[in-house]
Amino acid sequence: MALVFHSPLDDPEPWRRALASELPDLDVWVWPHVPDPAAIAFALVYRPPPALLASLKHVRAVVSLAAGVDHIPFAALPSGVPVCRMVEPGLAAQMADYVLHAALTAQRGFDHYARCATVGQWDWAPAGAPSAFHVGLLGLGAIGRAVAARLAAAGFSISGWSRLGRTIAGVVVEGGADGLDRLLARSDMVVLLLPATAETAGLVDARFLQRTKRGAHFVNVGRGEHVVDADLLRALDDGQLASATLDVFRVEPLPADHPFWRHPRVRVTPHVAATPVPETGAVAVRAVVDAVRNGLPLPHRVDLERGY
Ligand code: NDP
Ligand code: OXD
Repeated sequence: MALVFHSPLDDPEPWRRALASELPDLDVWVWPHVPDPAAIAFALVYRPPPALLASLKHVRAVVSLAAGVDHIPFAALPSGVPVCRMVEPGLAAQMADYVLHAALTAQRGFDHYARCATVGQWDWAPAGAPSAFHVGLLGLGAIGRAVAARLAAAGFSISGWSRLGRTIAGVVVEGGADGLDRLLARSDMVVLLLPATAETAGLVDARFLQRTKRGAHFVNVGRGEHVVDADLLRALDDGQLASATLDVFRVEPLPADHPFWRHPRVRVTPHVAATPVPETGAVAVRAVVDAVRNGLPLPHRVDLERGY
């Protein structure tokens, strides 16, 4: 029985070592070096190519080598094959760090001081308490909840928005269109932690941005498809938004001529907010393999209709 690994980005060696340690009875093959496609029972993949998908005739579960699953063409999988999201603490901790950094930068005005420094301006303007700074998290899944916990520990006030509006301790949780309006109206910083689905595509458009608090900061660590780029640039230019911290884009790598690169109030990072960590990620893969072997419900199984 074997697991096939594929990623155009990740070094396979740390994954091979971590998987061998967690699942010593499973062969780990790095695509395209697959001695016997019929023996593939599990796949751990990021952006799997068509030939790999075509070889998964006997696969029992596919695990995404990313928290998002929009890189997997579900229709190319044999019917009924379960897909599981990567949910592991190493990745969630990185995202919590990234968003905390963005929140502190905005709340303490560190970007402002960096701009002042370029012209030698001493602009003494201390920030208030973080509790007076309201962060709105769109998406309260595995990652959104980890981010909420880290921001709460740092003293920020937090609201969240999710499809079902499930309660979370210490977070004002909103649901529906009215709930989104309420969250946007009170948030000094809005953070997108949503999956790419038919429902979330283009969510951040001119109408959404008009409903944000004037001068709010915007962070997108979800997916580029959530944002209408031209509307975001307009909101930055007319002062509706104070800044945008963007880690994900409609086209990645972000094309060299995209205006985000040069905008003075846009911070671009190359989709590095959080990546799965082999040691902890392999534990998550083992949980899926164990569940399959024991006939138990699979952890973090994707609803293929819903898209996450
Ligand atoms: P989860 O599936 O655990 O959570 C998704 C959250 O989004 C849930 O709270 C869900 O609501 C909510 N949601 C989904 N659709 C809607 C909708 N239409 N309206 C309102 N809320 C909605 O995902 P994760 O937390 O693990 O990851 C979230 C996303 O973060 C990933 O899909 C990926 O796109 C992105 N990501 C980006 C990374 C980066 O490096 N930039 C790294 C990792 C992830 P409910 O709880 O009600 O189901
Ligand atoms: C993602 C990830 O979904 O890197 O972006 O996990």
